[in-house]
Order: sequence, then structure tokens, then C-alpha cells
Amino acid sequence: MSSTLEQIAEQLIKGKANDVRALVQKAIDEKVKPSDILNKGLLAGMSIVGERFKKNEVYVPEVLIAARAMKAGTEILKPLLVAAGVKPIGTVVIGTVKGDLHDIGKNLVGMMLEGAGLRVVDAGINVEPEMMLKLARENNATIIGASALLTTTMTNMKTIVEAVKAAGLSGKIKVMIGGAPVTQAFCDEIGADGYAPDAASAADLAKALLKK
Ligand code: B1M
Repeated sequence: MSSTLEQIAEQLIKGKANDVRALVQKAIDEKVKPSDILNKGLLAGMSIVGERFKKNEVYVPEVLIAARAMKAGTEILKPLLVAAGVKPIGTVVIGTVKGDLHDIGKNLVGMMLEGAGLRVVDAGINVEPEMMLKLARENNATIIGASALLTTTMTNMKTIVEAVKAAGLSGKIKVMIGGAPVTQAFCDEIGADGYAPDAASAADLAKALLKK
């Protein structure tokens, strides 16, 4: 009999959103650490889906169904990952760059940022650089967080950095970036203020950028 975390991964791979939701609740009731439910259950399942997608063993519809199951699980986990009632230490506008529809990682980063005490304004997916900047200004945000999952869209992060610069807001609004194809070298190349490889380091990075 597999553990609850293994069952979460198995049902996520099958795309069974209701089962994933119920199993995540079961794990919570069993007092499993929320970060373990996320990393060893949900993300473990999603990484297997990613591997199979890469090898053409599964296709876009299966991946979408698995992503929906992942969302069902993270929705229940969110309140546990986010500290309740803490006064925000700053505001971040977060979004997936223009041309890119991947939002699972971006949503996780958003949750971790909220968990770190930041107010998060979610600009959504396929966001124009100007919209990121507009939302940052409207919400007095000091950080723009951009996510990209495609090598073809990560170049749009440079446009965000340039838009902030053109508005004379470099230094006042910091741009942090992340996503599977993004690297520190790319961050340096485009002049962004910081790169984080995962959601937990994104929260640390945002806190460090607020202090700069
Ligand atoms: Co897409 N897809 N996809 N996909 N997809 C990838 C990214 C791919 C690597 C799959 C593969 O070939 N192995 C590949 C990209 C290849 C490349 O460019 N190098 C790919 C492709 C090609 C495509 C399409 C072009 C497929 C097609 O149509 N032929 C298409 C593009 C659509 C578009 O965006 N315009 C497409 C579509 C889709 C779906 C819609 C089916 C679905 C997205 C559903 C959704 O997001 N709602 C999907 C999925 C699910 C994936 C994989 C399988 C999983 C992505 C994911 O959610 N991972 C992915 C393969 C893979 O990554 N293994 C793949 C889990 C998530 C938690 O990780 O997003 O990396 P990730 O986020 C991490 C870190 O990167 C980091 O923190 C997160 C948590 O630790 N992070 C940040 C992310 N953003 C950050 C921001 C930060 C800091 C850290 O600061 C602001």
C-alpha cells in the first residue's frame, strides 16, 4: 500500500482532480507538513508528467488534466502555506510573460511570496510588459516578478526590464525572474535585478530585494 504522498502523485499523473483534492486533505489531516505535500506529492507527480511529456509518452490534453489536478490540490494547501493575517512587507506584481500560458510555477511562486508576507497582485498569463509596469505603478509595487517556461518567451523578460528603465523606474521597481529555462546568466545578460530557481528561493529573493 503506497503512502498518501505517493497516492497524491499517482492520482495527479492520472489527472484525477477529485481524488487529488481528497488525498491532499487526508495528508493534511494526517499532519503531513504542507511543504512535503507540495514537494513530495504534487510536484513529484507533476515532474513525472513533465518527463513523459518530454518523451512524447503523453500529450497536451493529459498534461492539462494533470495541471488541473495539481491546481485542485494546491487550492487546499494554499491557506496552510500562506501565513494568515500578516501585514504585507511589500507588494509584488507577478505574471507569466507575453506569449506564455504556463501558470503553475507562477502560482506557486505567488503563494510562497504571500507566505513570506508580501502582497501579491497576480497579472495572470500572457502579460504584455507594459501591463506589468502599469499594474506595478497602480499598486505601488516595488517588485515585478516575471515567469517564463519557454525558451521562445523568456526573451520577453528583457522587454520588461527595458520598460522599467524607459519609465525611469530602475532601482525603484526591481525585476525578478524565474522559470524552467531561465538562469542566473540570462538574468545578468538582460540586466534583471534577480533570479530564483524555485518558489522557495523566490520568496527569499523578494525579501532581499525589498531591503536593497
Ligand atoms: Co508546456 N512546455 N507547453 N504546457 N509544459 C514545458 C515547459 C516543456 C519544457 C515540456 C517539454 O518539452 N519537456 C516545453 C518547453 C520547451 C522549451 O521551450 N524549452 C513546453 C512546450 C513546448 C509547450 C507547448 C509549446 C506545447 C505545444 O503546444 N506544442 C505549449 C506552449 C503554450 C504557451 O505557453 N504558449 C505548452 C503548453 C502546456 C500546457 C498548457 C499543456 C501546460 C500548462 C498548464 C498550465 O500551466 N496551466 C504545460 C505544462 C504543464 C508543461 C510542463 C509539463 C510542466 C510545467 C509545470 O507546470 N511545472 C513542462 C515540462 C516541465 O517543466 N517538466 C512544459 C511545474 C512547475 C511547478 O514548475 O513552472 O518550472 P515551473 O516553476 C518552478 C520554477 O521554474 C520556479 O519556481 C517554480 C516552483 O518551484 N519559477 C520561478 C517559475 N516561475 C518563477 C518566477 C520567479 C521565480 C521562480 O520569479 C518571478
